[in-house]
Amino acid sequence: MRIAVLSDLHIGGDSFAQQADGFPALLDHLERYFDRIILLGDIFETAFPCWPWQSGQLYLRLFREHRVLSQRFRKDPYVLLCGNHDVVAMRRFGIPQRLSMQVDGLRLLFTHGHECERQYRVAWLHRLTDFYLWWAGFCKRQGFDGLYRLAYFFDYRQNVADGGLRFRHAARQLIRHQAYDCVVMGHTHREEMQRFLDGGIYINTGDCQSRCIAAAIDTGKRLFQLVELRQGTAPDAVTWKIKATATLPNPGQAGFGA
Ligand SMILES: [Mn+2]
Repeated sequence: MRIAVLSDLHIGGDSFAQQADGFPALLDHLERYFDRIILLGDIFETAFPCWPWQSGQLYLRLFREHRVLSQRFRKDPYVLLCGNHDVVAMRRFGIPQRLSMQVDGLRLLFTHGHECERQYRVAWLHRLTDFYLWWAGFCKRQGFDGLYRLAYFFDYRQNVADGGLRFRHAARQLIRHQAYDCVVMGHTHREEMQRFLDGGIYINTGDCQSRCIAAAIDTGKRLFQLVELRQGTAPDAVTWKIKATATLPNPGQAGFGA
């Protein structure tokens, strides 16, 4: 099975709007090559509604405003998962934040990844974080962006400055203790691929806001790639830039070189 994974589109946010026109052509292209396209959370931007209790309404409004795209996401080959910026999709509409599957003898886990941060593992801290982010966004709309910048400063310090160590570590624990062959996350907006020396692969899909990074998995070939898709000038002139490649050995073949 060929699986593409995209995350962090933040539809409704300013950055996605820049590439919204060319995006359907990228999806046409992906649909021709992949059997499944997993949308790994933070697909819609619902963290900044007018009032904090209105994120469900904002989610539905974004669905209406991006009707063609959102109807497409609800059908095969798409699988829609939620992240911390569209967690209302889970709370109100039952859209999960994790998907685990076994294909061609490979155990794969797809999860947005925010649960690797402590404030998203404890329910009341999660609500408090949501509220802080809403408040920071509210102040930004009034012309004071200090709290907003502070939120993203801490986000950077916690998740990015060390190269995304906590996510890589969490993936390694899942591979070791829950016998996954590959764990795919988004959330950090920093793409990476790591094949661990003791087995298993961690992929972070980066983001699809102003660019389009995707993980491409071929379970039959046990092949894992991180690619950047670019829309060309002619219709359907999509180019792929392969940023990283890894393979897993076949069962029974131990060690490197497989
Ligand atoms: Mn996120």
